[in-house]
Amino acid sequence: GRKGHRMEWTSYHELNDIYGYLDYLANTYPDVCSVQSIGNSIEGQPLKVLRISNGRTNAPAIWIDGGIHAREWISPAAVTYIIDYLVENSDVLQTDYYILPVANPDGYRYTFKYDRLWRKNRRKGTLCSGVDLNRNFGYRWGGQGTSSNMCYETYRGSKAFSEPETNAIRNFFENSLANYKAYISFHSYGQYILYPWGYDQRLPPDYRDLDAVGLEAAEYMKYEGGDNTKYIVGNSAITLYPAAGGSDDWAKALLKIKYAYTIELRDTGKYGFLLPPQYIIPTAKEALAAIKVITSAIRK
Ligand code: ING
Ligand code: ZN
Repeated sequence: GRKGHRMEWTSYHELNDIYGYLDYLANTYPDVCSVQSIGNSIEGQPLKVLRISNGRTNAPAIWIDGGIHAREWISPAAVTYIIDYLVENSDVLQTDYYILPVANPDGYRYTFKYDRLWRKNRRKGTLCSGVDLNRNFGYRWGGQGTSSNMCYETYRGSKAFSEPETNAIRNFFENSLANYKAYISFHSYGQYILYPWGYDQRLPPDYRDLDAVGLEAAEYMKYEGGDNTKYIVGNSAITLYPAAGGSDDWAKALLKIKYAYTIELRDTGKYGFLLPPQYIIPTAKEALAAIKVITSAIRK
């Protein structure tokens, strides 16, 4: 394939292009970024995390992931756009970012080759394939909004962190010394900024802080995206539906990262997962606006 190269946001890119872009950044800007594979997917693809930092000591850190669900193509596209901005503006960064643009590389590849609407990873099962990685994290695993049937879209897997993709994320955090203040997972679609809990219609004690920052993000997203797009802010289980085993619940409950959000990018259903490429840039600008607001909120 091609060697390390730049990226563009007028079309959706396959896995090797995204990985080529991460390698390009690490090779071109070695002072501010590095790529690390935190493990392998079930089919053996590396799980590449880009670290962006200008080396200030004791900087707070933010984790960003995309592509937990294979068909949500706008998510990795928006995350690479955020990466581009952060690297371009790395001289003024006061935060370290750890970014996994494609958390489900096998599923992502499968959506390019075989089934555009595939959601889960690609674990082979006896009757059906795939585990929903956003039901496989280890807080209240197996609760509401999850299925024990491997043929369902919300199949939670055989146990918490049974999947190499979620397990790699857990191991990464267990071995990371960074000072995480926010954990953001990008999904689509629906235009929501969601905070815990997802497992039940309850609220964490500090939910007012998450709600306030979420509302501030929504306001700035509306202003920066260019199309006056509205995002609804609220608790996952109440605003959308209950779902246990999600990444944000785990990050908040067990990693104790205060600002844990799932952001559902565009649209509200007209195109759904098949968001046309002309919306990549405006949607990515919204996603970046959210990251800017969260970055400044964690410094207060
Ligand atoms: N939505 C998320 C899902 O995993 C979600 C919504 C996240 C609900 C976290 C509850 C907790 O189903 C999409 N689009 O994947
Ligand atoms: Zn999703």
